Amino acid sequence: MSNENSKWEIGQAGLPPFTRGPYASMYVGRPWTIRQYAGFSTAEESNAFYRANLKAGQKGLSVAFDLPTHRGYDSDHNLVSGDVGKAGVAIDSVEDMKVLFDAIPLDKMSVSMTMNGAVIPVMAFYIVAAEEQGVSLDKLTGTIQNDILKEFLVRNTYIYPPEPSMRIVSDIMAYTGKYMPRFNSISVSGYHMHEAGAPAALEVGYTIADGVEYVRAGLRAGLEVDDFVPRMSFFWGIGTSFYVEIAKLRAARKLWSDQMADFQPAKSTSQRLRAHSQTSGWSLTAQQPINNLTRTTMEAMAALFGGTQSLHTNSYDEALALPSDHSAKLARDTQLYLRDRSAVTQAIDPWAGSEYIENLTKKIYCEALSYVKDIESMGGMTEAIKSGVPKQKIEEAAAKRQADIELGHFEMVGVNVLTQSNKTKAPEVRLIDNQKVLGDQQRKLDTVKKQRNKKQVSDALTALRKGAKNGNNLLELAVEAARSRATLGEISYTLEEVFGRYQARSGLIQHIYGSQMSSNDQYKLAQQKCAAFEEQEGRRPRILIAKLGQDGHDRGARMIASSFADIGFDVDIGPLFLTPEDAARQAIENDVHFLGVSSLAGAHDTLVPETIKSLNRLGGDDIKVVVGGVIPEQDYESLYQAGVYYIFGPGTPVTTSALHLLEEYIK
Ligand code: SCD
Repeated sequence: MSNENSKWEIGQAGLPPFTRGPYASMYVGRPWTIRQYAGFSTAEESNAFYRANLKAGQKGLSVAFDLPTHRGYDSDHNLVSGDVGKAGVAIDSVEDMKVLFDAIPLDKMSVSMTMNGAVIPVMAFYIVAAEEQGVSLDKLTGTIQNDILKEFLVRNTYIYPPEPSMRIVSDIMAYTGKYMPRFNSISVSGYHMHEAGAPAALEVGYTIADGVEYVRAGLRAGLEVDDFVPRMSFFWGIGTSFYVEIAKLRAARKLWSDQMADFQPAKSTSQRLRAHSQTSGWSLTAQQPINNLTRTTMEAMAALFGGTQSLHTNSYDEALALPSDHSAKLARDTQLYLRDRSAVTQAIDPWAGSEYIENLTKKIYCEALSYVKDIESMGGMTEAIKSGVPKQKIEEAAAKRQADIELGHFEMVGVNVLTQSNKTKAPEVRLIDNQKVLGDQQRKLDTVKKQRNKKQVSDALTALRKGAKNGNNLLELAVEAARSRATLGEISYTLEEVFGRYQARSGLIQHIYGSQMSSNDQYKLAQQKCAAFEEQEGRRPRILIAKLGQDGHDRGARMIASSFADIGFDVDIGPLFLTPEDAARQAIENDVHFLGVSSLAGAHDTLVPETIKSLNRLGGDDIKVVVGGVIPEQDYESLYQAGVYYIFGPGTPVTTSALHLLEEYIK
């Protein structure tokens, strides 16, 4: 194991340990890739959006899939109707994938796909779509996210349990290593940890520990280090701490290089960390959203000074809904502006040698290394995840950050400072007609199923099932199934029959928020009101915090749950992926006063009214439904009409929400 006392040298870009960058000439030789992550509703609409963006200067594609696709369900599955086409594009078969890339030559365009759970059918569809465009596999260039460990840690779009999921990762590495030498087999992601609340060193440490675990999985599958590690890539979240973010990217490159040296590769590219970066979604505010343009520009500059290879800049309205055409244009143009109008492409790692940046780089390196060592001492990340420790560490940091915001120690313009002009008009946001998308997808699925050869499909799925049991390469078999027009749901379910579907445990961390807030007046008042409530009702206020549908982004839900528990509520946190009916049933069974729904994926307009209908039908009409998350202002009225008790917009202090609920109840 490398250690922090190894000599600290500035070094050179393009050479181990790559602190200064993965390529010798960096942006002087070739600027970073402007790669905007996008996808919504149908393949037709997303394709039109991609083509327009490429024409306007975007350089690479980055596909966002909808949540049913992530979780391995076809659009006509009864669990997913509210989520189809909402937070990304719905892809059910090769036919959708072909439309997605229509008139986009896959031998020339680098395509990144954010897919982890249903990675086998999605990769298979992409490969067959390319084949049918006449493009050979060796020409394909791009990246598949394929980072399942962080799904168990924070993002939650897993399907199978950890062990078979890790096998899927290494099957993809083996397949791409053999047939797709220009394709990056994984994008090991710190971004989602960053967004879940991890500070810089934790993000780097856990991400590098994930990377080490994937390397071991590849070696176990019989691959040689130099055959697959050079095609591993990384992904960072970039927040507003300008210098920290620059140093973070530099420290991560050195840490990966040093860790990989232990595997004794022959090629230096096995030690080279290349990364995509995305400006922080979490740092965007719904209050005075135009400020998000400034935040994003600052974050983009930090990513570029840090030496990212590829960059997504967020749109300023993303705390409210999916980006509009106008805000997406501004986000992309920010990168064009930085590339063409600032001098950022003229120097290689310009901060190198600055005492401040070098010390910060070293500090993050050492702290991150200690996290890697912690995880290694637990037997690697797969084992560590089972213990729950890494998830807990990230959640503790998030709870502390929440308290810091409410106490004003962490300042956010529009949220806790300079709030005087919060009355600005909300921008127009993109709305998705989910019922129309659902109808279109169902019609397309029917056509695919009518036109295909049933025997070919069932033979291919039988071979896949056998292969899953026998240890054959799953992607190789899925490509055959995709050629025969098996659907995403069918391929995914065939694997589920063998591997099972993973159910996460969801304990709560407590007392972090409370201990930070203990002397705050609002917090003390909320505790007093809680006691008054108990006196009046004979028991403590009880709330079920629920996530509905396929939306697995549970940072906010878990943070609210642990903070409410600290204040004095009895808190139940529902399992992820509840249907409206299950949420209603659980709320009634637990005899709660409030049902709190956290929605970040845009399905609130269908799933929340359905939940209220279920409550009324099942006899829970006295339970008050409150909603938080990303809810565009134009949806408030219809939600209130449907019977919602209160909507808490992003940035509402936890104490304010708690007080609001309690004060309304106490007579
Ligand atoms: C680049 N090249 C150079 C060079 N710079 N050659 C010589 N000198 C230089 N200075 C070459 C490279 O070697 C490469 O060639 C080619 O130019 C392209 O450069 P690259 O660095 O590989 O850039 P790119 O193709 O853009 O790839 C960047 C990554 C890749 C390696 C980082 O993995 C990637 O694009 N990742 C994007 C992932 C993504 O979009 N994720 C979105 C996630 P060769 O090809 O010959 O080597 C969104 C998400 O999860 C959101 C949240 C959520 O949904 O939850």
